[in-house]
Parts: sequence; C-alpha cells; structure tokens
Amino acid sequence: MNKWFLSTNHKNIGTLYFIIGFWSGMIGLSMSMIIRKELSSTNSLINNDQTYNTIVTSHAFLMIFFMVMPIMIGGFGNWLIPLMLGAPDMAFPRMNNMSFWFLPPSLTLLLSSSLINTGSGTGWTVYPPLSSNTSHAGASVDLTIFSLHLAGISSILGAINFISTILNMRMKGMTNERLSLFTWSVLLTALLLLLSLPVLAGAITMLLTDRNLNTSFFDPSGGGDPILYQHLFWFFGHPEVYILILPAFGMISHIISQESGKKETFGTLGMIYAMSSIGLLGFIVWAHHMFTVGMDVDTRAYFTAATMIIAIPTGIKIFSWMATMYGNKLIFSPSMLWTLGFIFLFTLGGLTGIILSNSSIDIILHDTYYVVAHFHYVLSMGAVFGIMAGFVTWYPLFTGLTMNPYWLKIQFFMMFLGVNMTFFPQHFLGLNGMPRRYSDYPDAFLTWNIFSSIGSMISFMSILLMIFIAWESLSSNRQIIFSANMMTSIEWKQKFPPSDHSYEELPLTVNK
Ligand code: HAS
Ligand code: CU
Repeated sequence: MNKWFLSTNHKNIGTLYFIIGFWSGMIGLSMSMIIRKELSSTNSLINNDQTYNTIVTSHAFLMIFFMVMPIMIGGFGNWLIPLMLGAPDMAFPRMNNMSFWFLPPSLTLLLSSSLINTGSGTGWTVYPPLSSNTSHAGASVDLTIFSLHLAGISSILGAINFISTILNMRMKGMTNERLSLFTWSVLLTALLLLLSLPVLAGAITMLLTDRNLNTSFFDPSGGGDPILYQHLFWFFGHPEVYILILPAFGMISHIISQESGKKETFGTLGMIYAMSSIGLLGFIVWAHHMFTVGMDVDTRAYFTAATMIIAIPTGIKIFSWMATMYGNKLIFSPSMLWTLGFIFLFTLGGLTGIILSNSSIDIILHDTYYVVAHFHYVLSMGAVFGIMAGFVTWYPLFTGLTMNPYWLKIQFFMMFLGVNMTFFPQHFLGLNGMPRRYSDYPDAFLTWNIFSSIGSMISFMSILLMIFIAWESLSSNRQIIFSANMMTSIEWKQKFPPSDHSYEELPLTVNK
C-alpha cells in the first residue's frame, strides 16, 4: 500500500497520474456522449438547460485539468523526464507525491459541485455575473472554485518540481541544446504553469469573495467590472491552451525521430526557439478571447496581429517535423499513424485559429460552434492524438509488454474517422450561426448535428477498442523480447562504446 500512497518514485507516481487521467477521461467521455445524445435530435433529452450546461462545464474541466494535464505532464513527464536527463528521480520526490495526491480531492470537489444545488452551469471560464451568487446561488460554484484551487496548487508544485529537476539534475555534459525536445517542452510548459496559474487563482479567489464576503471586484454596482475577470481569466486561459499542447509537441518530435531511424529532429535548435516563442507569445494574446466585449479598434488590431504571429513558430515546428520525415521510407506503424494524424489535424485546427484571430470575423464567430470545432481539432485531435502517439510508443517501456499492432491500426483509423465526423461538421454549424452552450437549436441545424453525434459514437467505440487492446496485452502478459528501448545501460554501452555522444542514447534505456 505504501508503494502507491506514499510513493516517491517518479515511475510509480507517473503511473498514478496515468490512472487518474484515464479515470477522469472516462467520466469526461461519458459526459460528452450525453452532450452528443442531447444534441442528436431537436427534442430535449435532459429537459433541463442548467443541467445541460453543468455537464458541458464538467466535461471541459475533466478533460483539461484531470485528463490531458495529468496524463501529459504528470504521466509522461514523470516517467520520461528523469530518464531523459539521466537523473535518479525528480528533484523533490515527496513534493511529487503531494502534487499527485492533491488531485483526487480536487476531482471529488468538482464532481460534488454537480451533485448539489444547481450545479455549475457556467462554462469552464466561470464568467461573472453568471457565476456570481445572484445567478448561481448555492455552493456549486464555490466547490468548483475550491476544486480549481487544489488542482492549481497541484500543478504549481509539479511545475516547480519539473523546473528544478530539469535545471539541476542533468547528467554530465547535458547542455541546454542537448536536452531532449520533450524535456524542453515540459520545461516550457512548467514555466507557463508557474506564471499563469497564480493569476487564475487570484481571479477565482476574488470571485469567491464577491460571492461570499460582499466584495465587488467584478460587480459594477460596487464599482467593480466583470471585464476584469475576463482579462484575468484569459491571461491564464490562453497560456493554458499551450500548456495542453506543448508536451504533445515534445512527444511528437521524439516519435518522428524514432520512427525515422533515430534521425535527429530537423532543426532541433529551431524547435527549441519555436517552442520558447510560442510560450512567450502565449502571454500577450489573451484578449483574442474577448473581442466582443467592446474593445477599441487599436486594441483589437494589436491582439489580432500578435495572435497571428504565433503561426510562424508553429509553422516552423510543422515544417521541421515534415523535414525530419523527408527522405525516409515511411513505415506506417501505430506510432507513426498517430503522429501523422496529429500533424494533419493539429494544422487544420491551427488554421481555423488564425481565422478566428481576425477580430472582425470573430465578432460573428465568437460563441458559435466554429470555435468549438477549432478547439476540438487542436485538443481532441491535437492533444489527444499526441497522448495516443505517446502511449502506443512508450507502452512497451512502461509495462515491458506489447500490444497487437494490427488492432492498434484499426483502432487508429476508427478514431480518426470518429473525431473528424464529430467535429468537421461543427465548422458548418458555426458558420451558419449555431451558438455554443445551448441544448436546443432550430431544425435547420439538425442534419449536421446527427452526423456529429454518430461520429462521437464511433470515437466512443474506438476508445472501447483501445481499452480492449490494452487489456488483451496486460492479461496475456506478452513480454517484449528485444527492442532498442528495452536495452539495459550495460547493453547500450556494449553496443555503443562510450564516446562524446553516448549520453544521447542513454535516456532511452530502462534502469534495471
Ligand atoms: Fe485557439 C479559442 C486562436 C491555437 C485552444 N482555442 C480557443 C479555445 C480553446 C483553444 C480551448 O483568436 C476556446 C476557449 C473557450 O472556451 O472560449 N488558437 C488560436 C490561434 C492559435 C490557436 C491563432 N487554440 C490553439 C491551441 C489550443 C487552442 C494550440 C489548444 C491545444 N483560439 C484562437 C482564437 C480563439 C480561440 C482567436 C477565440 C475564439 C472565440 O471567439 O472565442 C495558433 O496557435 C495556431 C497556430 C497553428 C497554425 C497551424 C500550423 C502553421 C502553419 C504555418 C503556415 C500558416 C499560416 C497561416 C501562415 C497556424 C502550417 C495562414 C492562414 C490561413 C487561414 C491559410
Ligand atoms: Cu487563445
């Protein structure tokens, strides 16, 4: 029992993160299926719009804070970063344990908030006045706020741990340019977390005192301003979306170089600068989420321009990945399929982001399904495809077992079909003016909604197939016989005699 509850081992803690991420992902997935069922016909299924909005809100929180972040940073980060650095463990192993164990109570608070009073039908942005005590009386929103406090503390501690580990615990000769790209991506993600989460914590704490202690930070009748909340939220919220994608960028770089015969990623230094600029620019574009609040035209021009500039470093990444693959015979392994899917669909989502960054266009597209389509392409097909790519790639390292590659390929194509069927039509719905966060719509939107709901069922079944594949692998206990990834350090040293570059190979070994 102590092995899990009191663990200070980065691999065990990583496994715990995978488990909670998977668990929350299943709850988030079930909620998305309820959403799609509600929207699959013009009748009402739930018969309560507040409940519908509460489900939408919980779905977002679960997927962002309890699925993507724990799996990418907590799971892959904990498992791989110490190995890639050649470090014995994380810098602060007991704090690592604490970061993890803040999450179950945080998850409990989030889920409880839906079970009492009205639930939090505020959306993940928790904007006042909708989230104030006038529109959301009762304790639901307060519990949501406490949940975010805990998840925030967990992430800040985790971020401090990763930054300390990456800066201080490298093996000899590991200079900044030699750090692996996944390590760089997690370092930058941790910096983003450290700088943005306290702002969210401040905003929701001000909301908490507005709700309970009669302050009026966001209440005009007391001299406050609800727009202030939006600024504070998005100063966190925009860096947050890059927090969700940067570790996937890092994993994709590794997988491409791995699948290209261990060729080094094209333009490694450029990749480092690209990720750093994305991180930096991520802090100065937040108001593209609030073009409709009545900003003056100069401010809108600035935020449009600043936002568009992010296409440049992102383009550098996309084209460098393609340049790494260029000249290879492409082998369509499950890892490679997920990676190619990632590049294609993330780019699609990125391009609709550029369209939304035009403030004049955003005035009509804001709060429509076009935005929903955009962020599901970068998240459900960007972040989640990155997770799937990482999972099928490193599963043998984590477990010593193999999964059935043919089934994995079927699973990929099934999910590829499912997510595209779900989210591509949402561009059309958005362009035609269907708003987000409503449980009903005019009949004109019915066809594409049915299409979308069918797509979501295909994705759902593909996830069931994934679970079956993992179960089959675990229960048949099919041990990996030999793979480069599974060589011991000694085997590595025999195969690759020590030279200036031998350390580059070491991070891929298993510490036996
Ligand atoms: Fe976004 C809303 C703009 C990337 C996630 N985004 C969201 C929301 C989420 C989200 C969750 O400006 C909704 C939040 C909510 O609940 O309200 N986003 C962008 C831009 C980028 C971008 C410009 N988003 C992401 C990533 C996310 C994410 C990554 C998570 C993983 N996003 C917006 C805007 C809104 C928005 C508006 C607000 C909309 C509204 O009204 O609410 C960029 O980082 C994307 C860069 C990537 C590419 C693709 C690869 C680049 C290549 C280079 C060549 C391309 C060029 C562009 C030169 C651009 C291949 C040419 C342009 C053409 C159209 C061809
Ligand atoms: Cu943004």
